[in-house]
Amino acid sequence: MSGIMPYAGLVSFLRATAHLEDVAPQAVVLGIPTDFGASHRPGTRFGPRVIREASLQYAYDPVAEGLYDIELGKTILSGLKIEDRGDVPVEPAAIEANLAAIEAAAGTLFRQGVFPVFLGGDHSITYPILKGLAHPSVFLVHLDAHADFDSTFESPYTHGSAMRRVMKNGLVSGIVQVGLRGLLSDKADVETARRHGARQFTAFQVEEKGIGPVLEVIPEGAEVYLSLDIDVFDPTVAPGTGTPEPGGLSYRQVTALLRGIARKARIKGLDVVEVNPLYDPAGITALLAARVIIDVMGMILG
Ligand SMILES: [Mn+2]
Repeated sequence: MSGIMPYAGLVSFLRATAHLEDVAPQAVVLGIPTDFGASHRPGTRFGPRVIREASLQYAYDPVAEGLYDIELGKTILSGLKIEDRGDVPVEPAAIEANLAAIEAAAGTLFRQGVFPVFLGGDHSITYPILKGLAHPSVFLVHLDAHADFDSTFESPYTHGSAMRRVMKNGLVSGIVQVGLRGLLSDKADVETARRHGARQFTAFQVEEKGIGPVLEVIPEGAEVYLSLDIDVFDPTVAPGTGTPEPGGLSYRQVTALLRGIARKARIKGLDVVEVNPLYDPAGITALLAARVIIDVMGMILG
């Protein structure tokens, strides 16, 4: 360990720079600081900033020097070129303009062929991200306490109905939802999800049967997009979120699942949404989000 202390210097994800000189990056981090879709407790507009700050725990040295993972027995991210391009310029109450800006920014990243990591923001961002991807053969892996097929609200833009919009508009070829639980996914909405072909695994099912049945429904070699609502985790490890639900998954369960997906499929992009620092006094939710992102980058890019 040497270099810059985690508490010092400028804040960006793993201290990645905004633009690399003459070098195409393999991964780009882009913040989307929204909470216009929040149905309950807002504050996810501060998510990208705290995830970046938490990532500095792992950024004593330049990211390209890599991080040794003692559990894997190998160094990840070695030689990797990551850019942190800051945030999509969203603003309060300009929902249509925000959605268009998110779609355009996501589209640019996908066309550039980099591995994009989107820092939410509330879950409503996944719909414009997938519109920007414009690749309907992609398979969606949705990790969340909630099915997000809500039909309660008049607005079509809430975070609780993101997956309904994704499926209704044919933005993906299929969806598996993992970690579902709680009392906020209505029976009718869950059934609508299933009519759209959603394969659903509750948190208890994952606890009892492991990740094997989830991996079975992901097509071998498929192109996959990952959308991870931080509330898929148990609130004891991820309290900082707007709609926590008891009985969530552990870091180990989610990491094992992500490793299995990375082995079986080709992950095209990732969003981590719903980190809300207003309910995260010890910063452990932001740290968990940063760690999962680093882990996935290591799985995909080595
Ligand atoms: Mn959720």
